[in-house]
Amino acid sequence: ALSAEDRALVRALWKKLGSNVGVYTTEALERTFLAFPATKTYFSHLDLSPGSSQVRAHGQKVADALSLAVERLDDLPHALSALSHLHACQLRVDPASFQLLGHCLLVTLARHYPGDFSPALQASLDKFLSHVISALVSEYR
Ligand code: ZNH
Repeated sequence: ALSAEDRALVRALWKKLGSNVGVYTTEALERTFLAFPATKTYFSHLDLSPGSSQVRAHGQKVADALSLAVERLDDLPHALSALSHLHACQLRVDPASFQLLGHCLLVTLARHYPGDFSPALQASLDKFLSHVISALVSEYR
């Protein structure tokens, strides 16, 4: 589970991100598509070219789900159960892809907040993302 310190670090970073969570989540998606092109196969119906407004809109949705997760750290599986169902049953996203997006989100945040990105913050964010991912894959069987 996330310790009190993990929670405090994640909440403080999220506060700092403010209205930019969507911007960084979009950058993380663009990095995921470039570094791990197989992830693009799920989005063949969207325009994935750099700067695409469709990628930005999707980035904002993913960002909102992450912000909800930050607000509901005590209740992640419940908070994300509908999304888990969607990814498992309808979208059928390979559970391994979640790790790739999580990795790219860490890289993105490290790039934009180098001064904040202590090893302790990295560890806490990594734990947070692992919890989000396990909640998201909880409906897979
Ligand atoms: Zn996902 C969608 C979240 C990951 C794929 N997503 C989505 C949405 C959300 C999300 C919120 C929207 C929904 C509605 O609309 O209702 N995701 C998310 C998160 C995560 C994710 C939070 C992590 C962290 N996804 C993912 C991955 C993939 C995906 C990894 C692959 C690769 N999604 C997806 C798709 C979709 C989604 C395909 C649909 C899109 C459209 O628009 O169509």
